Amino acid sequence: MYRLHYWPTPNGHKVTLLLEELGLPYRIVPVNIRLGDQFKPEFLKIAPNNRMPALEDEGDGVHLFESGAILLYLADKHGAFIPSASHGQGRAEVLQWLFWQMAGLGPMMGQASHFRNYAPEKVPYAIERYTNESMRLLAVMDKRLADRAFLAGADYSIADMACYPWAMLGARLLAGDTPMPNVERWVQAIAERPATGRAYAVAERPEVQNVEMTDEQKTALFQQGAGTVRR
Ligand SMILES: N[C@@H](CCC(=O)N[C@@H](CS)C(=O)NCC(=O)O)C(=O)O
Repeated sequence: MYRLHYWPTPNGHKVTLLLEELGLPYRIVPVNIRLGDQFKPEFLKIAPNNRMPALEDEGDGVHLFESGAILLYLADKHGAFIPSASHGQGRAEVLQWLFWQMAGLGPMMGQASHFRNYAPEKVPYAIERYTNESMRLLAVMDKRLADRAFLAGADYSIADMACYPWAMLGARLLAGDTPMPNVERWVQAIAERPATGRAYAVAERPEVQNVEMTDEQKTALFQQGAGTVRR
């Protein structure tokens, strides 16, 4: 059985998208990041970065954190949504767009969202910088998708699953008047997959509903520093 340490955020959705595509049984272990569950000692044992998602594979006695690593682990283990090492270029296409998401689209959109929605003061420079970079990345995606169905080519892959939860928000919230027809077509195609519907239904479960944060909880979540790391 897989145990997915999860909260319904874009990084959490990536893993439910894959687990649902694979049709694997899994149990959700809620990590309420608004209430500080990510700092609990039992979670830190498997996720020392105090970020979810994290996965436990009870059958094989494996645990790991970082959404990209989890996607790769599951895809390789189940032989799906990434070509094997014997298909050099096909595998490289998936890996490069997976890492592009992990290093670029995710962090930049995360910061854009933070400065636009949560920062205690409006900082126009930060809003503009992260929004512009997110838009640049979405435009790179739009160009990439102009002549292929999915990021790595004709087949849906873990690179698409990594990008989808962020890009669907970006297309909706940031794009404004900038046309992103290829990203929109791709978002629509993924949204229509039955597994996507099941993955996002997990986010509706009562045990993973967001709660209002107190000022103290906001500080604990948004103003972490070296002193936050529990030894
Ligand atoms: N690179 C990490 C990022 C994970 C991440 O940022 N998770 C956020 C929610 S989307 C989190 O757990 N935040 C808790 C905190 O900031 O303490 C991944 O992709 O797994």
